[in-house]
Amino acid sequence: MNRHLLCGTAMLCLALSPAAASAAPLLAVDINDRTVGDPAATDPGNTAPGFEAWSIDTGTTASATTATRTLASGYTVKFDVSDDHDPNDGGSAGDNPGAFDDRDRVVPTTAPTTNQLYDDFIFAGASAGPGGGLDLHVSGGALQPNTAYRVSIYSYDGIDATMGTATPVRTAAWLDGNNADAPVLVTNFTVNLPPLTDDQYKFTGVAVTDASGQLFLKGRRTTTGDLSVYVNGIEVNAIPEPATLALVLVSGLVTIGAARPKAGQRR
Ligand SMILES: [Ca+2]
Ligand SMILES: [Ca+2]
Ligand SMILES: [Ca+2]
Ligand SMILES: [Ca+2]
Repeated sequence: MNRHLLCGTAMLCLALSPAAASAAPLLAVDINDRTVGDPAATDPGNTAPGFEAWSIDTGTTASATTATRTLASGYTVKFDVSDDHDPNDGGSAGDNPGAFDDRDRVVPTTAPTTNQLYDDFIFAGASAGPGGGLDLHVSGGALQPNTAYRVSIYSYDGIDATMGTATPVRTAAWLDGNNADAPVLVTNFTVNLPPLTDDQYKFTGVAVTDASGQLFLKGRRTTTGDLSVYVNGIEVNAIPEPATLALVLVSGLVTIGAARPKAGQRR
């Protein structure tokens, strides 16, 4: 093979290889229970390898309406409950004040390395209403203003004490609050159907930062009659700039083009 063709092919392969496409996430957060842990909330055993720990920042185990932590990586992750104020949100008092809470389960034990990501989480309570959920803000770190990022939400609940072996499906829609509530991703898991791969209940879409460099995602219940907004973990990844990728591709193609024999040229 022509030396230039080899060079061009190598550049193309580099640009398109899985290794090049799977750069380390800008942000990888494991959402833990505040007080229950494996074996304790302060034990890093609750946090999956490669993730930073986040948990509700209140001093009690009561359900919360807002929680914020700034991580060592420089990112600030904030959750707020979103209450739809539906008068039939499950309580005898009518529109109960919305809140979210955390749990740590004994399962799953089936994911290769992310069991501790999947076994603890935060979730929007029934008090948030049938159309309520969680608002997520991420800021700081390497986030740039008015820029698109790949955002992933891990969402799974292994079992509820009152649930036995039932296997309901729980779904939630995540919308981009910075982009007219454009759909970003849908979480969809089956209770008691444990993940067999690390990414089985990882759901990914694209969201944009606002002028201050902040992501704003809205997670909303889409399962009738059941809780369904759960967050076990978050990832934010940069999207390779089209200009950069195009430059690499064009560079490779030009080199390949140069390797073509000219008309009349013998090979
Ligand atoms: Ca745990
Ligand atoms: Ca409510
Ligand atoms: Ca556990
Ligand atoms: Ca965890």
